[in-house]
Amino acid sequence: TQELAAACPFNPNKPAEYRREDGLAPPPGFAVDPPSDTTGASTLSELGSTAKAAEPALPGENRNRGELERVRADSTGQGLTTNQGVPVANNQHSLKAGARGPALLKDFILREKLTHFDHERIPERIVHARGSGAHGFFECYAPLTELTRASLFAEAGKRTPVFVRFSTVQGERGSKDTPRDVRGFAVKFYTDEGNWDLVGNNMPVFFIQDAMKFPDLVHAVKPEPHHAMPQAASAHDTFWDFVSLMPESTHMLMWLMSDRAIPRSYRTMQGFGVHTFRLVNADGEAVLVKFHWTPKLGVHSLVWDEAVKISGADPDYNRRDLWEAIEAGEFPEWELGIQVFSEADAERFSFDVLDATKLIPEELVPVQPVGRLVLNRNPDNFFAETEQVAFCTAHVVPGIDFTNDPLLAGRIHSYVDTQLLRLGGPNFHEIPINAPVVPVHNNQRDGFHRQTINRGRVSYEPNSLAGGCPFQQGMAGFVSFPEPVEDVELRVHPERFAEHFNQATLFWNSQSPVEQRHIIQAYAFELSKVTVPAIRARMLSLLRNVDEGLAQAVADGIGTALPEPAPRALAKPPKPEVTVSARLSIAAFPGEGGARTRKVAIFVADGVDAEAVRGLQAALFAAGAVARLVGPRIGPFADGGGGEGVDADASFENEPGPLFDAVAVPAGVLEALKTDGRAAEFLQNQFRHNKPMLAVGDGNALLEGAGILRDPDDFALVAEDEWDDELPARFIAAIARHRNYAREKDPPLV
Ligand code: HDD
Repeated sequence: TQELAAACPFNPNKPAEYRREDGLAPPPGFAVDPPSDTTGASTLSELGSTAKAAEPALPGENRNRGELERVRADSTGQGLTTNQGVPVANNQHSLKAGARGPALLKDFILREKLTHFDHERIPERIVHARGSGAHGFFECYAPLTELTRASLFAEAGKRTPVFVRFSTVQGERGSKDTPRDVRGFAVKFYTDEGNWDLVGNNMPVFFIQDAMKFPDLVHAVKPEPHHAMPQAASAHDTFWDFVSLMPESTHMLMWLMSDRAIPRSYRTMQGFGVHTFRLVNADGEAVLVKFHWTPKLGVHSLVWDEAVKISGADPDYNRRDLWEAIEAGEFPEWELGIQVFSEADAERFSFDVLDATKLIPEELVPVQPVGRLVLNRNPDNFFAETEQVAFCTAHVVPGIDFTNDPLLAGRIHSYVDTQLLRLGGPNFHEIPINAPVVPVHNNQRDGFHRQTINRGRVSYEPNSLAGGCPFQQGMAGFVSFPEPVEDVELRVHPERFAEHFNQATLFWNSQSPVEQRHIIQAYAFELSKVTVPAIRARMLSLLRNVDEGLAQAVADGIGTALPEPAPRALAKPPKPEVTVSARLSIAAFPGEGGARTRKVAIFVADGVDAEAVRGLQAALFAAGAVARLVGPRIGPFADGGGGEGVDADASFENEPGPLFDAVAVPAGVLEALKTDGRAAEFLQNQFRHNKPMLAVGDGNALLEGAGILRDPDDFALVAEDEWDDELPARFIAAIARHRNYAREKDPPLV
């Protein structure tokens, strides 16, 4: 063996070639000792890891980090080379025949550089093109072995590395972060029995029941094909034309028109697996399950006017927020919860659990927490990681299985298929961000961009020449749940799929008055952008089946008379078990975040009370908030009392009001800012978007000048004549409550 090893120089970048374990050892004569390494590791996963497998991961440590080490490149202190490793002498000029002569074809350095550049782009995702990702880990709270043999749920405290990608759906890769849209919430778990992808959204239901309709849905919502408008928006004819003809979309549309569609941050949105999946234990017993992600910071949203303004001021608003929080060590966290129920329970429900337009009210099946997800590391390279990550619903691990949801069935095909095109071939699993942390052994070979150097002459099974390896693993492998199937082939829906309005009404009934108002406003806005009256009328006729008050309010909002209600597919719809569910309102998820990571503007200008600014800044910092000094320009400003001045980090122009969660106007800035329309506009936006505001001394006059009057009933408007040391605490308490929606008037006051 040693002789063979000496004869075959190995590539230390490919330790996987040398993995040997009991039972997996190649037959005599084919074995090569693993390369010696300083870590003493014998598997790829150990070799790549910064920590030994036996040691528990430290809080915040990402085991996946080490896996990627072999492909990381850091050019610090390195000389420039071509892709062939040839040192480059001159990176400024092409090779020419004479200083003013023609460029020469033999300039392989120029040609390699331009060719690579010409091929830099890959097709963007047809949906969810715009996204942001991060690394982290999932930690299991307690063993779930009774329910599932999935190894990530095997023991308390067990950590599994993850990569998560959040996304919008409609817009293209370079579009904005804050459209009214569904958000993707896709999690890749690198488990020690292979990769599991939970490819979910921030809403628990979907537009359609059958994958057959997905291309139609996407064609309808995407920019219209003749003029490629609108970008990152659903407010256009083709989308509403389609959904107004698809009553099954009604429930999802309620979510899409709600504040869930304009999250304040990826860190403050829920996630859902949407479909009913199956958990299978080591004895082959199965239960049905729905997956829920709940953000520790609570669920918080923008308001529409704010989302529109943010899209101009900072199209990367959510991407930046996620990046900055992780860079600052404020690692976002979600709790994974599961709803577990049996086939017998499912039979009893008034709806079908295979219908992705339905959720299971928590009153029927409670959500039990099973673990937490922590995102603690930003990608090193957006393209290599966030763009090339390939999520596939087909990626499940032993212990997790599918159900017969017809939407899921299409997805199991579609995601793998799209990666073949997007990532250029069948070896996308070898791209480091997609590679499992366990070794891969099978007889699949070749194809575009193959990285693995498979050894030996055997690429088939059964074989005797390789001792039967790699051998099938029987019950130790993935065993599909043996669901009985006995029926005729049909293109139909089951009966319970035909009821489309009960849960739309449930959602409506469960919203707070503010949330209901926002839903009405969103419908009125979107339908006002629809140019064909018949489409608007069809939508109103569907809304009459959800709630008469809702339909009337939307009709009033677009100045239309109510049409007849849409006919229902079922003459006698089933009676829903639950008609109000508190857990469907955002109000049920205030979170534990307080003021942490909230971005607060403190106005500064010449004459400012610099000491108060510093006091407030320190208090906000202590509460975990991010305080920025914002002035008419960046740079230094003089203290009103002649003391040490302050430096503005941002200007009214480069970081306008909608980018902040709260604003403070200290004493002393009135003279400098009273004729500055940008300051007034900043304050008006803060007020209109219901955000906490603090004004001290003549700062109050600046608010008055902007049309904002003191109101003792407004807890988020902290206004005092004199600075006192209690003020920061009151302000911070208001920030922790996110917004004062009671302030909101329709139409807005300012
Ligand atoms: Fe999908 C991407 C979520 C239905 C076909 N989908 C994609 C992503 C998310 C979802 C989060 C982005 C993954 C990433 O960040 O790379 N999709 C959903 C959810 C659905 C759903 C929660 C309903 C429950 N999707 C759905 C259906 C089909 C697809 C019914 C097709 C039959 N989805 C795709 C796709 C995408 C995709 C075309 C585009 C890029 C990709 O897969 O990797 O295959």
